[in-house]
Amino acid sequence: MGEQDTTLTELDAVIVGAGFAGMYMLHRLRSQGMSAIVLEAGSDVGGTWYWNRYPGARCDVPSMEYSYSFSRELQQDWDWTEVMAAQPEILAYANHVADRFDLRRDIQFDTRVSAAHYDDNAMRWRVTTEAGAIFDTHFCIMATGCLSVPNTPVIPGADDFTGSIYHTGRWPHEGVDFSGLTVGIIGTGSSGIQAIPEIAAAANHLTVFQRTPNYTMPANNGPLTPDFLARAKADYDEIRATERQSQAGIIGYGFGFGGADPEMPTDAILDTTPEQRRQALDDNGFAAVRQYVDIGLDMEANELACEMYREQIARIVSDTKKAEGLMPRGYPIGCKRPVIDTDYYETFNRDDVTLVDLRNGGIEQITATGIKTAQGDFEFDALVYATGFDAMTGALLGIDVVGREGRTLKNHWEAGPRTYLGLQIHGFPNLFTITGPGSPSVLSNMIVSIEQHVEWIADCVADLAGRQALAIEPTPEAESGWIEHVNQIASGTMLTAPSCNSWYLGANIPGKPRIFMPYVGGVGAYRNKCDEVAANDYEGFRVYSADLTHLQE
Ligand code: NA7
Repeated sequence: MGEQDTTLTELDAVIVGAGFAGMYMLHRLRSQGMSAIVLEAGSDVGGTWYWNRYPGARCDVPSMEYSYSFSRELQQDWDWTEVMAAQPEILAYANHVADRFDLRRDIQFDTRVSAAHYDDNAMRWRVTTEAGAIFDTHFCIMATGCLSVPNTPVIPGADDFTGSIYHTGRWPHEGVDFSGLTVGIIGTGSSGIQAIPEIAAAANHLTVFQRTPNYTMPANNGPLTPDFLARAKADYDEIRATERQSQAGIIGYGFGFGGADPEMPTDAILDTTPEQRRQALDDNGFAAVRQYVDIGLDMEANELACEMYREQIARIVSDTKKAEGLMPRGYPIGCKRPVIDTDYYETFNRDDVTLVDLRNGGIEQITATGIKTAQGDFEFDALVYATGFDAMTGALLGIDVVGREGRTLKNHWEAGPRTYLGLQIHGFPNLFTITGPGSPSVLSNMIVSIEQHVEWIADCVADLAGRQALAIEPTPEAESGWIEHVNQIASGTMLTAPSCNSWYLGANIPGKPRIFMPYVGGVGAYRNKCDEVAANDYEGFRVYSADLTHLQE
């Protein structure tokens, strides 16, 4: 335990988290003349890109688009080097932004927030850190990230392992030298699929423990040419405007190294013959699986695409048993977060990579020297957990959040997260969540969604000040209506298919309520809704004046 810090600081806003959301929020509020501080558990900026330093960590959104748009000068000055940037480059960008806008002077690092309690009388939040410092603030803004609390499954014997243990979401800053070592990795989500080819290349031997094979597509990454960069920069205003009104905040500008934007499919897979589908695989490989219009709409169509997908694995992976082991079955394409990779399946053609398909017998326990499964024992020197995160709600529920009249966030969210627009929660006035559950967040280009939320929140608090109002919170009706809408538009999609188990649904964490958390309605429609709500005098919210009697049910 460090020394207790009992200082009390009064501010207009406390922002929790110094990732891309917290950094921009700070910049915005400061430029509105507000006093604000960012409290950050890590020792520097970057959020997810600060923690996830595992080999192969990379963004799956084109770098020209996965970047801030709020400063024209910034976007003109920064030169990305690859179509999709690797973690070190994104972290360098975050650091550049912190320096450029002099953000660090209002960020307190190595500071984990443990509690945020609303004081009904003062109508202010008291935010407490693990070290005991207290921040007394008008607004509390959670920029805590959607994938920031690593999930380490509880496996019997986990503490017995005598070799080194790593989690992709908490990778050592100095890196890990796997040369000469045998390694075991659990998990084949995005992180595992990115790390496996790199670890396999570095280590003596890699054993992959796979519970559910994923559908992953070749990333087709590559360097950005100076010509492409110049063209994209010239088009930036249009790129950003289109992103903001798009479905996912990504337009795939010049995807394919400066070529045309991808064409939307028009053919139905249900109208094709097996011969045509084989030909499509001959011509386009995995990309052929995406070229049909009906696979997201119809289970039968989706299953045909899954068959094509499996056939393509068999074409790449020469060992029939390994190929069979890598084939996803029993759940549709489009249910889990899409994964893209570099040489993932090719890696399994290496003799020094073993696949343990846990569908043939699961993990029984971790031992001093490896993992015991129902299909045999496997030994290695180092163990990597690529087992994901307690997504979307983990970080918020990890803080003891207590709102009006003593209500706890834990109780309020017992059956799953409830928010209005993913921005605010009934009973928790002046608490905002950036890319909270109920907003497009993880279904979108996070930076586009972050900017939209930051700007909405910044305008909202400026409006409140303008009308001498003290607080804002959603009505219970607006919150219920929104959650119903979030669920209703997700139902019937592949994302909520009964056979689908994803972290979008909370299905990766034992005991977590199964509810579809992000908003599937699209970034553009969602932005328009948020703007409309604000323009309609904050429809669905209660805005409180200084008259405290209004702050009740
Ligand atoms: P994910 O996508 O949640 O993947 C976690 C993986 O770990 C997944 O393959 C899980 O299998 C596996 N897992 C989790 N618990 C276990 C146990 N107990 N035994 C075996 N395997 C297990 O996390 P990522 O970090 O890869 O990616 C998260 C997001 O970060 C990603 O979508 C991008 O947006 C960036 P399961 O599928 O649950 O059977």
